[in-house]
Amino acid sequence: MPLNEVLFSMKILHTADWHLGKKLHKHDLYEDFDLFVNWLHDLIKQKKISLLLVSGDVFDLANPSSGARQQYYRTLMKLRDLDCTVIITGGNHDSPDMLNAPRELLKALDVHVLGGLPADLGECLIPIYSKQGELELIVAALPYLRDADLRKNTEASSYEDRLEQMRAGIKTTFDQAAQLSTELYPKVPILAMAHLFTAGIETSASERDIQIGNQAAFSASQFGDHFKYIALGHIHKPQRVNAQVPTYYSGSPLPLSFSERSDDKRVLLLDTAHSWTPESIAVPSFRKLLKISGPLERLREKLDALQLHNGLDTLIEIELKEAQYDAAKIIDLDDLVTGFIKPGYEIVKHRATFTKQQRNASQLYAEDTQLEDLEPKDVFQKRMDQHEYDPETEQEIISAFDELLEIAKQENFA
Ligand SMILES: [Mn+2]
Repeated sequence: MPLNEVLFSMKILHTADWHLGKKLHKHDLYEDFDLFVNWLHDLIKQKKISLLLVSGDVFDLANPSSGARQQYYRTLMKLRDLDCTVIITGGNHDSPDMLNAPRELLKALDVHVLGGLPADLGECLIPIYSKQGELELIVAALPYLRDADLRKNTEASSYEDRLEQMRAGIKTTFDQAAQLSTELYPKVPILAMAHLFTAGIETSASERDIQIGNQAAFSASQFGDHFKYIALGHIHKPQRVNAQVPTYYSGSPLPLSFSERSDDKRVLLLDTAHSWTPESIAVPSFRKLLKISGPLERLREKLDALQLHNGLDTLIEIELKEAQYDAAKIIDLDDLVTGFIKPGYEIVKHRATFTKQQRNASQLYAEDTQLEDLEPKDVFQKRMDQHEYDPETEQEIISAFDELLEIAKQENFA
């Protein structure tokens, strides 16, 4: 930081991607988020944080359930006694209109919401004052920028042109916000919030709907040096992004898919008196996500070995992995899952994979084979040849097939 710059002292907490209402295979995460909010409340109080930034994807769905909405308002009420300004921007999962609906009401609680890009860019600029009433910081609270925000009055063009226009549109929007802020509030430092996909970062499986694929990735160096800090949302893995100023994804505070089960979850704390580089604070893990895979016997052993624990139920994904296809194993897996009762654990998904892939019918015949040339019995026999049955079982299955074929013929199906 240049020495001639006036230092002010403000503690700012950056988080994003709450995805309220998100479910893991039908299992809701309300309890997890409540525990996070309790922890967040204590952190804000203890560290005397006066500004909380939520950089998009507040909700998981554009039309959230009433449960998710309740949790949102309950959270804002819980943070109310802290004397902490809250700024919330919309992400690609959020509906701008839905987030904006209670905007005026929330403003009365010192909660500022920018659901989508407003017609007047000035509305995105939120002045932050010290307790003594001095203007200290401008937050350029830019939400997720949609195609319509970025490409106004443009003719339909090629895909590549369209991406280029979007990238140029993002840059222009951030440049304009910085310029406007400098005109309205000369010499006041600016911090930007953004919800977008930047080039060259690590992602995880739950980040669906990434802005029209990799090619639209915005290079963060294009943000320039207008801002002191850029608080990013959209990517669930916390990380620093290459740019001219400190630019960070805080990541999501909770794991939102099994692929994030061993990721660190964090919030970022800025102390402007010292630096614009944030301190990364680990969010406690409130729930374990477990993935168990292997042959049936191994699965059984692993489930038996699970120990009692305190805390929220551990969610388990099970994958049966066997070499040879065997329908009986699928039934055994179903039985294992249905019969699994252990306090503190819940199997939320199970599936079977067989590594010796079966060839499907189309792969069994030459390409020019016509359906009329095939006899049902021969097709079935060819299919049977792929299995290793003992002769007795094989004979039983073939007899059963013959019986069915006979019925089908009588009914004119074959
Ligand atoms: Mn997002």
